[in-house]
Amino acid sequence: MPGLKAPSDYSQEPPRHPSLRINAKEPFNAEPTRGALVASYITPVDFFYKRNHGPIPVVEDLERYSVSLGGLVEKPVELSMDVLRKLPKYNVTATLQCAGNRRTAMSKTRTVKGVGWDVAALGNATWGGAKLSDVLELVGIPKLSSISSLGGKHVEFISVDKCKEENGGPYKASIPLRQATNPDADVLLAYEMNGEVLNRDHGYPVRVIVPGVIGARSVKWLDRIDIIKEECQGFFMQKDYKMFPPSVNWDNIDWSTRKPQMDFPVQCAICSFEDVDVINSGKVTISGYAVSGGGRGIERVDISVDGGKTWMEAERYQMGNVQYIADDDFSSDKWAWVLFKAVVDLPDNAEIVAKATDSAANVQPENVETIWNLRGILNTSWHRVRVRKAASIAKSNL
Ligand SMILES: Nc1nc2c(c(=O)[nH]1)N[C@H]1C(S)=C(S)[C@@H](COP(=O)(O)O)O[C@H]1N2
Ligand SMILES: [Mo]
Repeated sequence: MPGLKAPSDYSQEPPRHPSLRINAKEPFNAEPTRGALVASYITPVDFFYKRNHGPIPVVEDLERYSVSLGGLVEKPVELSMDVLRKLPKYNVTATLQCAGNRRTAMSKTRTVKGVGWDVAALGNATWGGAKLSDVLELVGIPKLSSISSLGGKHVEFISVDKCKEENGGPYKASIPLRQATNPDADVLLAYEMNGEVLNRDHGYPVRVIVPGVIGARSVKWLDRIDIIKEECQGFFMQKDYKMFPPSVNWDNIDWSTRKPQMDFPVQCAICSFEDVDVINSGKVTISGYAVSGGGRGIERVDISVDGGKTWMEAERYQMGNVQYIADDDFSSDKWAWVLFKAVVDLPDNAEIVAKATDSAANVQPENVETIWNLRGILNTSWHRVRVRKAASIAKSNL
């Protein structure tokens, strides 16, 4: 692992913004407040959620850093920063979302295992880097390959961080070769985030970005890429991040019965209020985000203020001050969230609900109970917040 080292303790962690909500300290897991999350279309690096499984790696010498590309290839290569920077650079705006986003709400039904997250374990950034489909051509794998000449069908990404789930070994994951070699899938080896050099928390010097897929497959601090026959056998592919039905518990689980989760389903959340908020007047602005996986855009967001009896359609908005203009070469927002808002007159003791529909007309489930799973992943149930008008509280105090 030239140039990249993983500490075995937490004495070399980077500085972090003090307003983040910390869900676990070591490894560091934190999300922004709801309000900060939807304050801009592009999430500033400081407010982008941080999800780690070990201490943050340290780059000792960027000159010596390279990603080894090998496995089932005729001639392995070392990808130095120079090699990566010489390939065409793409800027892709993509929302990265942890599969555990909104886990805390799922655990209220029945206990689940995992870091507790509110609704902000996601962010929308412009990632800059080389396309994996171009990189793989360097070892003779053409675009749109399902199988390589040596029988490779998957592309494995390996880091250097020490994860206890891997018994002190590195974090790893894989994606199908077909997706990796598809230029339209926009899989990147990213070295920039929002126009700046990637920071340490988010994978400096190089990370993978797999748009439209749960965050767990976007491996940070990339050390190796291997072309392999079968999908990666690592913990986070085989014993985690799989979606089980509500009937499966820790006594009867058989991990081999399910595939690793890849695409993210349609999701949305209200961010203008905390769960039980007290507000002053009847007219309020409800705002939040909506996003789907697999490159499916958001078609519509519906809002209710009476717990889901009646609905109105929210408007989309894009913050006027998008700071980062994509380069001329490429830009697309099919991987990105939309921010929505609705101005409404709230009844007393309103229950505000939001649900989104994606471009394939997929909808969110009404209740969390029906999608409960022991790992607490993919909570995409209708998002509800209760609010009380300050006036109604005053009245009830008389
Ligand atoms: N090397 C490495 N890559 C990783 C992880 C990790 O712990 N180690 N966590 C994964 C998970 S579960 C998520 S959700 C995203 C989080 O990326 P972020 O911290 O940049 O938001 O990184 C993924 N890549
Ligand atoms: Mo995650």
